[in-house]
Amino acid sequence: MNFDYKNVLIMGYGKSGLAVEEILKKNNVKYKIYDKNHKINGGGFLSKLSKKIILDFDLVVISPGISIFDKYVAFAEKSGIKVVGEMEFGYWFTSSPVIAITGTNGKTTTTMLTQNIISSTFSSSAFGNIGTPLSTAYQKSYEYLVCEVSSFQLESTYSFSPYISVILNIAEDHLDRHKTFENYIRCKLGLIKNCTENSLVVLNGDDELLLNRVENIKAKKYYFSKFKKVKGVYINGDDIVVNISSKKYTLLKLKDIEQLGSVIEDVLASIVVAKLLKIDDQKIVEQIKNFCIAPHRMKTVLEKNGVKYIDDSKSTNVHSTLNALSCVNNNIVLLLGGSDKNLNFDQIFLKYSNKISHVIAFGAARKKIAKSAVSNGFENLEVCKTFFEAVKAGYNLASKGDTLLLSPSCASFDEFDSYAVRGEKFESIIKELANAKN
Ligand code: UMA
Repeated sequence: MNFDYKNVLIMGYGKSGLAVEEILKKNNVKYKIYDKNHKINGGGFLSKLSKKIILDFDLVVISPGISIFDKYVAFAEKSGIKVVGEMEFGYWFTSSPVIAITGTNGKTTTTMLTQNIISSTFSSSAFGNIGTPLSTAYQKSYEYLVCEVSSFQLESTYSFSPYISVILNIAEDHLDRHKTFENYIRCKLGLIKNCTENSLVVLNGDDELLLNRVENIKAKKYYFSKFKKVKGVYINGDDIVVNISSKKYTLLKLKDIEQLGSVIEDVLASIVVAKLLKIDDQKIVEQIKNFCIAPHRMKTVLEKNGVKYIDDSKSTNVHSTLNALSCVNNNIVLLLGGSDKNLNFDQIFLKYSNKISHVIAFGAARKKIAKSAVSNGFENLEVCKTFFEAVKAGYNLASKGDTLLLSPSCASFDEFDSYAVRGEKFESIIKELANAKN
């Protein structure tokens, strides 16, 4: 890689900024760091940014948490300074083929499972939104890089061109950041904007919005589907059928992987990738059967007195909650709330009012959720200010035969550092309440 830049500004000094710094250090490139939470000048840090200071740099590398709408980022771009995201920057320094996975939901699960399957046969590692910036792959050699890619990352990638791109689904998310759904869709489709006739693209054959938007791409397209007999991998009755080359066959049975029911589309997508890489069926099946779903994704944390308590804190958008609701039988007491991403909650009430016995709306988004419930004629509603009050209310409401489901459709940042902390809190509150009643 020919690196022509002489003075680099790293914006954001979390995992991504640190990884960018490592590469620059190793290549003796001059750089400075700016982070809005770091106010001390010196040691390479800028205590503040100004338009004048930005003009000193010929490259700005931004962390995924920083929007392209940020006033300094926008100014740098307007001034002709090259601005790229950490993922684009990291990609400049990689030579291994990338298997990139995006989608509104299921990215982490698909990345984990795909990585497990690929590493049964090839040297590979998982990078990106899953928690390890792509820049940390620098100077490491792998046969494949598996990369979870978020819309935040895609907002600032330009030459990124994966060997295999997977788009799992597209539904409303992060509208607080991207401003419009159309902007968000464009970011997601950015994954395949550089694809050529030799690129392989794996798509959700059941996602009409996605299919309509990819009709004219050059790549070789493969699909996964729960309902249609597609070229790729699909479900037929109880069979998971592989239909990629001339031979069509059943790889495994749904009943053998019942524990993966809530993530079955992610499993299908991973199988398509694995078969495109010609990995042995036996190895694929073994990895799928041994796979454990990521924490805070439809995890039963307690079953007591006929009530099931499920932590699905990872559902931070409506699309993901709809999937959760489709996987649980009737009598659901649903905990919905947190910080709003400018999403519309109506679909929850329109599609699942018959399954949901009560909704408890909480946190910053509680009023918006309540409004959506009322306008859709849903009456069994309780509104709580805090998460703790909501879990307690849910616990008291749920009785024999019910499921108390935390699938909040919102980010956690109004009360917690992450969805993981929220999920842990849910489990501990439930267990405390259950013990107190003993
Ligand atoms: N900062 C600024 N200005 C801003 C915003 C942030 O200076 O306007 C600074 C913060 O003070 C902080 C640093 O930037 O010090 C943090 O940068 P970051 O938020 O990009 O965090 P990283 O640690 O670099 O983590 C990022 C991803 N974070 C986000 O997308 C918000 C991680 O995804 C990812 O795992 C990591 O890179 C490695 O690739 C997390 C995430 O929440 C898990 N992703 C979103 C999601 O999954 O919904 C998209």
